[in-house]
Amino acid sequence: MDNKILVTRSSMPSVDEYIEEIRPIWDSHWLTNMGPEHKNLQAELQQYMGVENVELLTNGHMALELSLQAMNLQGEVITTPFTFASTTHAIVRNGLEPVFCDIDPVTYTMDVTKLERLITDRTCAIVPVHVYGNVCNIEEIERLAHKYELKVLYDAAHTFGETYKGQGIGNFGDASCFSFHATKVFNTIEGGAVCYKDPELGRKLYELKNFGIHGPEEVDAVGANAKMNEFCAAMGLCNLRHVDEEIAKRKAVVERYREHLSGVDGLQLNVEQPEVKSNYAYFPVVFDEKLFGSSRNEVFDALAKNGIGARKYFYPLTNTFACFHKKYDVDETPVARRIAKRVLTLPLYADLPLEEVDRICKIVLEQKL
Ligand code: T4K
Repeated sequence: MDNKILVTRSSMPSVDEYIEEIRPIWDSHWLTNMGPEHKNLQAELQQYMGVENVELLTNGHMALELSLQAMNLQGEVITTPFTFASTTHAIVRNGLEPVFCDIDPVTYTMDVTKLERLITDRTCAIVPVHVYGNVCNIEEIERLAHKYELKVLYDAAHTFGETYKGQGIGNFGDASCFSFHATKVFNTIEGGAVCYKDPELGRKLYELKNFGIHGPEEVDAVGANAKMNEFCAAMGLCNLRHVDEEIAKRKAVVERYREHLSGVDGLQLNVEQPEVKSNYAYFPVVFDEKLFGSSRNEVFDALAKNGIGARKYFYPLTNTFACFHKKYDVDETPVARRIAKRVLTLPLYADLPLEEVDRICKIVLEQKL
């Protein structure tokens, strides 16, 4: 690999630590299907995340897709388009209809002032996204869900390790889905999890991730194969030992970015939410071309010329994807459209040297006219 700086870089334990963790697998020959590493990781995550129930899966997408299936829903699901493809795809792949709510211009999460008017007698659930680790307006979402008897499934892919008002973020709604992909604050190479309240939902999820098999001679659901294997679970066990340290290092990177970029005309930095213990997952910056003098795309190009791979998370909006054949009207989510055109997520990972943050900021600020 050359010395490019990319938007993120996977956290990894030392190779020796990983080898020690996987050594027993050679003795047992047990590679997957809920083995000892899987069980240990599940127990440790329950504690770390401060939740009662965790189900491990192959990735965050299957966590979303199978949670929706386990909820046995029909009709419309209210969600936001300012997210990764996975959120919307999980809804559509379940035969459900996404209804797009606009986002808040500051937190980029679901704008709850626009939520109630989207609820119809066909609405069955709300799938809000804690985007970039910014926590949604949980109280208002739950108030409306209760009023209209709707399920709430949080896409919590970005919020590993966060707390809201002192509680693990996986405790809200009916369930919350996490991604443990290589690019996340905590990774199991590929992986994901669902935190849930109702044991019956957990039982269904457990079966759905294993083809819907209920017993040796009984298959009572059309499930998938979404079991986390032992090597991924082992990676998780190693990474979990270091995750607090990794988050502290991320915080230092974010603080350095803030030192350079706070208060600059035309730049909107991510908010710090007072009741949230952040995991410093992403560093999004929204560029106002009129005030800053250069557009998001011009800054993106200037960084790229210097070997710095910032990313346009999340552009394009999911409600504009070609696969939906213009089915959704992007005019209905004008704030999301405005932010998606202007946002750039700058490189952020635990081992990003602070001098590189200085260099990145210098290039960004050189674009200010
Ligand atoms: N919901 C939300 C809101 C999500 O953001 C995501 C995933 C999901 C659901 C679904 O969860 P998973 O099923 O993925 O568990 C990446 C990730 O693949 C994806 O997990 C993530 N969101 C999304 C925001 O970012 P890409 O297409 O941008 O990945 P890629 O391959 O361009 O990688 C980005 C950078 O990460 C690279 O430039 C370098 C670094 N990297 C990448 C890989 C693959 C590493 O350092 N190591 C690696 O192994 O989607």
